[in-house]
Amino acid sequence: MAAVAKPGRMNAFSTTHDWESADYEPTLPVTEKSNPLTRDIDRASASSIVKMLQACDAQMFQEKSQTEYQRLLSEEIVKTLMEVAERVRLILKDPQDSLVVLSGCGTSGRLAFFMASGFNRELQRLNYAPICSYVIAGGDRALFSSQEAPEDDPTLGALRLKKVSEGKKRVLFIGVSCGLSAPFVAGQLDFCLRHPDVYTPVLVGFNPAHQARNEPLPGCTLTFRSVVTRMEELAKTQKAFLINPALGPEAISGSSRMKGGSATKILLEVVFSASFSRTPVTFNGILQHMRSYKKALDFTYSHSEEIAVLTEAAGRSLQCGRQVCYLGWGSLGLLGLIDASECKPTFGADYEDIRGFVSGGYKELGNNEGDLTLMGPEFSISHDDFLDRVLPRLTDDDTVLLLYSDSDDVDEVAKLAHRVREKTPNIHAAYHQTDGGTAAQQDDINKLCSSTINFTWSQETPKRLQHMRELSTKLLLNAVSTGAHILKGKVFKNYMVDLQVTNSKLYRRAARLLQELSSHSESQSEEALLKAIYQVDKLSEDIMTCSLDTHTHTAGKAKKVVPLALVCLLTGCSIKEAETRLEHQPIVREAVEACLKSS
Ligand code: F1P
Repeated sequence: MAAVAKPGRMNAFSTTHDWESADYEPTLPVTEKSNPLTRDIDRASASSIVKMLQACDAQMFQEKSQTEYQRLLSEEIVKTLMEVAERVRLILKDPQDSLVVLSGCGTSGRLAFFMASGFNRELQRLNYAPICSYVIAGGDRALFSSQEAPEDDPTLGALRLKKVSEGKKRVLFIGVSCGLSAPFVAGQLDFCLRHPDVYTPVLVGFNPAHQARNEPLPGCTLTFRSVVTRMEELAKTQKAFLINPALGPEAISGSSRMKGGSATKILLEVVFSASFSRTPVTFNGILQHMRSYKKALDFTYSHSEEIAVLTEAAGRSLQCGRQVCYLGWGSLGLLGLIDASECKPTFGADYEDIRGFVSGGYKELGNNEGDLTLMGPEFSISHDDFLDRVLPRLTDDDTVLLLYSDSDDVDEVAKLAHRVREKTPNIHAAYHQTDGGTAAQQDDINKLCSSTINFTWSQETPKRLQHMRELSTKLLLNAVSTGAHILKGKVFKNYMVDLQVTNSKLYRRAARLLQELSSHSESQSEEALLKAIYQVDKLSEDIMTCSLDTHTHTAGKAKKVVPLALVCLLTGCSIKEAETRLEHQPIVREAVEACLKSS
């Protein structure tokens, strides 16, 4: 059913600036607010879901209104991007003693890796020395598996940064935390501020500075906000840089992998492209480059009906307990891995529900720690792994999506498509090509696939074209995985009701959500959360005195923590009874609705 405006509520498509008003969810930072455009996304059809995501993504490029918020295209942001690009240029002149480090947690860390590798490849192509390194909280295993706990460790962040930049005389550190919230990144920024002779910190995130998280970092008195305040002071003399435009709330509240991830990619690509270019860095050059991403976004969503078909297929697979596999080539394949890895913390998914595989596996990745296959089944990421371990079990209820472009080996794509088609007709393709002709094998692939999205791009410079195709693929995959989980009933209104509670940010988000949905007090909501985490009906003194770290660690071993807590809060039942209820009604959204009706 399409989103329908309810009396007294905001119409889904008419009030795109609502979230900016001062009294809209005033206690929450922008990245945690709920988006008025997607209130009814949980009851929408696949095609309405895609339209809502399109409207949300378009908010990224909205011009500045009469409010306090900086936007992506604001003059101040463009100027800061110019300054940071000049800093990268200085590093390029002295690659021996200098370094750029990109770092973050979760999706932000994965994108740090993705871009550091991409920029180094581009530099080598231009005959420059590679100058970029990455640091991801949790190390390389976090590149495509969910590892939220290390995000809470500021000391570890600083140590990793120190290690990767050992011996360098000049380091430009770019820390990404969409919510201005990750202690790991705050620790790194603080380390830079304490060693200004070597380090210049740049912070990328999507809240205004005063909305940065104000909870003490574990083990010290600093907060993310206090670090940002120090940076703001230094920014006046260009000794630190803040790139923090507001993008509007995420389509699924707090899901910063979506707009947050896309904007991170856009901002850093714009900076690095400007610094790699042999022409001067100009305001208009940067602005135009940013606007070209808006065109890529519009172009992607001009295929929204086809994206909806794919989303529906993926949703059907998840609904019947089967899986969705992304089989990708090159950087598009990596984006598949990144998209899949985020489903676990966001929707309480199993790693097998949505999985990514990339041609060439670890060789294609070129990550710091090399081949991780032996770490467990989650770390099998090559097409060969898919053929060995997944293909034999594939049924008509699974969905397979091929992700590739005309610069990949289309023969190889066709061969793999044939193998998959022998097992299931539920194979789809998203193919990027440039104007002018289609390879013969493409017709072959089209015939094998039950749907194909053919993105035909007009000529651009090859590098820009690649970046646009990547953004387009990211938007497509975010829509498919988010939409499929919505159709499976893993979202209530626009809240992720089955999120994992595996770090302090997610713990606070879960407690807030319970309070919001149950209308109980803050302390009652947190108590219910703890009972669900420890699977007890009464909280012992021991549990009450455990650290937050212990709570989130224990929560990592449990399933459906938030739905359990919510059912208990709404019905007053025991944990055991709540478990039984959820077993009988595994669709979380429906279980929650049933409780809300009877409460
Ligand atoms: C980092 C992050 C997210 C992830 C999850 C936990 O957030 O790992 O990428 O979706 O919500 O947090 P941030 O530091 O970029 O705000």
